Amino acid sequence: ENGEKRYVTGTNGGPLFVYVKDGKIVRVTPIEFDEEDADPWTITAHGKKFTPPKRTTATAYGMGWKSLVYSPDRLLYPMKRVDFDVNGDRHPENRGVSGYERISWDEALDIVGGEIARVRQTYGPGAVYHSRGSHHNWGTVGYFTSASNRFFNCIGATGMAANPDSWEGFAWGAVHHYGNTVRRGGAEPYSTVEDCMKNAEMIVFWSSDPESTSGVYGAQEGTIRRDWVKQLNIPVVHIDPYLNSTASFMGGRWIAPRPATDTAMALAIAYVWLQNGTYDKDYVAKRTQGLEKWAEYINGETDGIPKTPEWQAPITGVEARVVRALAEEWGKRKTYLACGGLHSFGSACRTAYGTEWARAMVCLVAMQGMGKEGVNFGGLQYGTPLDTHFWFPGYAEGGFSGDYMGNASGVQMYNRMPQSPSVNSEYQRIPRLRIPEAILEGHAEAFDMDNSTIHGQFRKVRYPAPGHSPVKLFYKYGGSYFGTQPESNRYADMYRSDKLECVVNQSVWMEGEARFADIILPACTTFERWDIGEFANCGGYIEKSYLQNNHRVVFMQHKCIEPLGQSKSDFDIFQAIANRLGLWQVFSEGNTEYDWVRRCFAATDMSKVISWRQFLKKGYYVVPPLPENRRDPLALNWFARGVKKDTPELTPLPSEYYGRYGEGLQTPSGKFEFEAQSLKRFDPDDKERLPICTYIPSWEGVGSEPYEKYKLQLISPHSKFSFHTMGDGKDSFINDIEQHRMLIDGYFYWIFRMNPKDASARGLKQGDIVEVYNDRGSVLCGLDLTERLPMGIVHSYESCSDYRPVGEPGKSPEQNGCINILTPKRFITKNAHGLAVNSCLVEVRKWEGECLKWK
Ligand code: MGD
Ligand code: MGD
Ligand code: 4MO
Repeated sequence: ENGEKRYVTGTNGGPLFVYVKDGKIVRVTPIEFDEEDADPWTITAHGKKFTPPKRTTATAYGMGWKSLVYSPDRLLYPMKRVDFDVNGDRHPENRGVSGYERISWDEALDIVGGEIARVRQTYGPGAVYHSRGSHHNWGTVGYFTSASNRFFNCIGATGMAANPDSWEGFAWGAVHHYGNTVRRGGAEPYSTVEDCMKNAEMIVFWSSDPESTSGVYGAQEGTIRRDWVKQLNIPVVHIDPYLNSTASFMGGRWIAPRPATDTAMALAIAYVWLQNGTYDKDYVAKRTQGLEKWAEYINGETDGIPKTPEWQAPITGVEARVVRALAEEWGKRKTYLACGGLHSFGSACRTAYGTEWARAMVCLVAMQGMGKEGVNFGGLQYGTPLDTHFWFPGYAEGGFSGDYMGNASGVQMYNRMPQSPSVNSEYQRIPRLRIPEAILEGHAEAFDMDNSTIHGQFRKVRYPAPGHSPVKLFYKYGGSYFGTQPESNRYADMYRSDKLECVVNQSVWMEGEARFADIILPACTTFERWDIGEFANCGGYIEKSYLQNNHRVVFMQHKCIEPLGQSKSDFDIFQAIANRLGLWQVFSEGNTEYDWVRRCFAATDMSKVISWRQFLKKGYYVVPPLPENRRDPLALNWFARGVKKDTPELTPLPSEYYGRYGEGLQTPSGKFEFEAQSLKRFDPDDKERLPICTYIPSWEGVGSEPYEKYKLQLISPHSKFSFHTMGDGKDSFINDIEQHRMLIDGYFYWIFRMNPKDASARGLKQGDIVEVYNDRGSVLCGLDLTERLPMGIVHSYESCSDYRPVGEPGKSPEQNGCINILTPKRFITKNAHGLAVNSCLVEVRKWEGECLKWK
């Protein structure tokens, strides 16, 4: 029509139709299905039928992509820091302050290729370090798990040992009670939406706001299901210090504990159940072990303190009668627990000892008969009745990485799409939460995370590795760390040190850490290159993550427009550097990005149902759901019934069964272990993580030492309108959403929320520019007053995209909203590698100083 062409692409906020005219994107919309496309499923519950509409949904940060592609902050040319002379003085101390000049691709590739070879030849293995964020432009071939993994395997580099950021408390805590390490401690999701609608009598959302977070990548797919629950009149409870979007959408009862005190409330609930005998005694006897040990602690036999509702009241700030009433209702009704926005996650798992909260969550569900009809995990976000037998890979399955170990490619991808192996021969890794310390102090260590076993997490990563070089060249992919990593002014100090001889940044936009690089390589967006993907399918740690959707939608990611300026796809950038190092064939096996996309299509079940040409033309395919009688068995129901595992997954590994294969949970006993044998074996006296779940006061909460100076408890959950740093800033239209940024004197400030009474006690009013501060630094924000927070608790989303200090980097107030400057770098519990960003005390005052201009 009128010269417009319609293409298809994917984003982490849902798939899109992309309308292009004269080589420019004019509009994006969610996908409306047509007559040919498969009809959706129907769930029958309480005599009513429920069917989702024939379309996809999208979030704000999905719909915002057009403005991100054409952002004035796009990096369009390779750049060099003006005072960086690769053959002379490099002035590392000026990183973050001196400006940039445009250079040619040839010069950029000469410098980067030359520096990689020089530092490796001069210093040996380990001299190049690469690290990245946890997300990417959508796709399978271009994703970092594919192209970037392959490139760094080919050249040899120090890797990053990631902390399990989304899952912290579950990965370091809950797995010890019930396994599920492959999902980093999240439970099975299968058929839970249907079971919840049919059989649940109550839903508890605990640190869970799927209306803001969409599980992850699930767009607005779950919203209609939560609306159905309203129609079914299933009572809901929300436990969250902030009256979040899910609570305001669904209604129900809001209970607001102080941050990081939830474990005390959970223990009081268990106390009431033990007292009243309102738990599933038969299930506990047959399927679990160790409840008597936990009960000794709960009843006060071990420490003289019964964990009553009255005991928890002064800790959580929630009245005893409220907790008692909740425990009584929960004890009576079949209940679904949404602990976090998917079936795990939740900011509460990213607090001091968030391990104990996640442990408490799974222990409570186990007491009520986990896996029995109506008793399971989830908040209608995950576990729709879709066809799980149709195979298409998620990005975590590695694309063409050839990397058998570094992602989930070994499970299916590698065998289906033959690819030559790529192996990183360097053994050195740096734990992500200690990158600045590793560079500045020369050493760092943390516990490692191995998702295939429970006990794998007791090993350590140590930097430097024997016989390896300290890192000399930092190759950073993206620039998000100032916004997303704890105590993030540390990164300014690291970048400005001469310990790093060269800093390369490969990014789409000029923001955050890109401003600290010596050489910047401009990557294009997914709208400007070829890829292929599936809606909300990441695979890997969130096996079958597409079960968050109402439809399985596999899509082509067309190259909708030519790359802007001289930007290139990440694949092409890696290919160009590989060419400089003589690694042309080794990197791509002679294939272009388009070739790999086509090969990926051919390797999957897609090639059985549609031709390549048809797929290219139409752009997407809707996988039909299976008929009702062939839907997946209910998650964990096999365990409740005491039969072999029958859900459609092969995990855990055969060796993780200590008895007979396929029987019981992944724990040593095969039972749900209230007293975790794995923790008992590792260190039975670790007071910060005992074999049973206990309440441990936060080192940074009410009554702690920093509380003398800083009286406000700050929570910084995931931004509703941006996807971490993606979508924020960059003159994206998201900035115009008044709940995202606040326009004051021409500057779009990040929002800091507090109760009006706390504000007036400090002489502050709505719309003030305020300085939020503690000993770690200070951040300027726009003040929003709201009754959605009790007194003493303040709220500001994490993940501002840019870092703009008003003076010296790392030493002056930051104006763009990098709230993580204020959060602690201390690990969630000592024997772990996990962030506790939601345990953070601050104070706030009116800012009277000078401000930067927006641009
Ligand atoms: P992202 O913004 O997703 O955040 O933290 P990060 O993973 O660091 O980072 C992705 C980066 O990759 C961005 O810089 C983006 O521009 C870049 N990028 C995207 N696509 C491309 C591409 O195609 N090419 C190139 N070259 N670059 C690309 C997320 C982390 O934050 C997570 S997952 C959690 S769960 C934590 N949550 C959390 C919290 O709850 N509170 C606080 N205070 N902090 C938190 N931090 C953690
Ligand atoms: P959060 O927003 O961190 O989401 O998904 P979640 O971890 O589930 O936390 C959920 C709720 O916990 C918030 O409403 C917060 O107020 C509350 N909370 C904070 N502290 C406490 C506490 O101590 N106790 C209790 N009871 N509640 C508390 C994260 C998931 O979201 C992840 S891991 C990623 S990587 C994605 N990121 C993301 C994003 O950046 N933006 C958007 N819009 N969606 C996203 N989806 C994904
Ligand atoms: Mo996450």
